[in-house]
Amino acid sequence: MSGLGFMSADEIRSSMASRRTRVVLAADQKSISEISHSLSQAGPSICMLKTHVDGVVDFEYTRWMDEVIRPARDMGILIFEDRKFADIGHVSKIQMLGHQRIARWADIVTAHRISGPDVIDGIHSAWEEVGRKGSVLVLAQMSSSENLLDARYTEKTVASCKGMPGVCGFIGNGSNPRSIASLRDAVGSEKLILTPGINFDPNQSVMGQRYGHPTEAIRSGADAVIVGSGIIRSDSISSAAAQYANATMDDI
Ligand code: 6AU
Repeated sequence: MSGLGFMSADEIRSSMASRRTRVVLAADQKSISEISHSLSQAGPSICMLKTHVDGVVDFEYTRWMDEVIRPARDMGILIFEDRKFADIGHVSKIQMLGHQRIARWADIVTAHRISGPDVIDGIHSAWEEVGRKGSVLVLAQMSSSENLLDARYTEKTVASCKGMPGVCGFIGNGSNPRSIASLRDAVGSEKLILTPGINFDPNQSVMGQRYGHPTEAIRSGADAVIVGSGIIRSDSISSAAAQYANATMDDI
């Protein structure tokens, strides 16, 4: 549907390869200056910056572009808004173009498959409207305890989305290497798998999050790992990010 085309999994893989790290920073922070600081510290060790823009209490578009998006782009880091769209296609389009103007700056967004495949079209139609192209990661598994994305849901989600040109890949459960390996079997080699639920210390989990080790996740078939607390809650964001980056590249 998109006249501009889509950002492909290969384009994203080659961007990640040029960064020589498979770490996506989950900058789950409340202010623009905190996110900007984390980006400047972790930047050399990450391939993507993942945001939850609706959690930024002082959001202001011009500052967001100047202090977060432009510096990330200058470093060659892709921007990934983890909005988890799940509404009908038309509303997803409105949300992409709404207050935070996600379509103008995000290269990748997340979506649930629950509402039907039109959510993907709605998202791309927003990118098309602002003259940009991007891609969607669909949640096939989750890292949180007792989630309802069971094996049948995962199978149906992957089967219905892996052939879609507007989908670059899937979110998998990084806390469990066997889940990642079975997701990779279902997905095949073309599309990406990114896994949250990653921390060197599994005891750091709070509120039902579960954690696995970054090296295990990559060995089990993840293209990249998503790390939030393990980096942003550490004493040194730059050295923690470097340690996670090493764990995703060493001996693999
Ligand atoms: O490393 P953490 O636990 O501090 O943060 C994990 C990040 C958060 C979540 O919104 C996100 O990963 N996440 C997702 C994503 C990426 O969609 C899915 C999931 O199943 N679990 C999860 O934690 O920003």
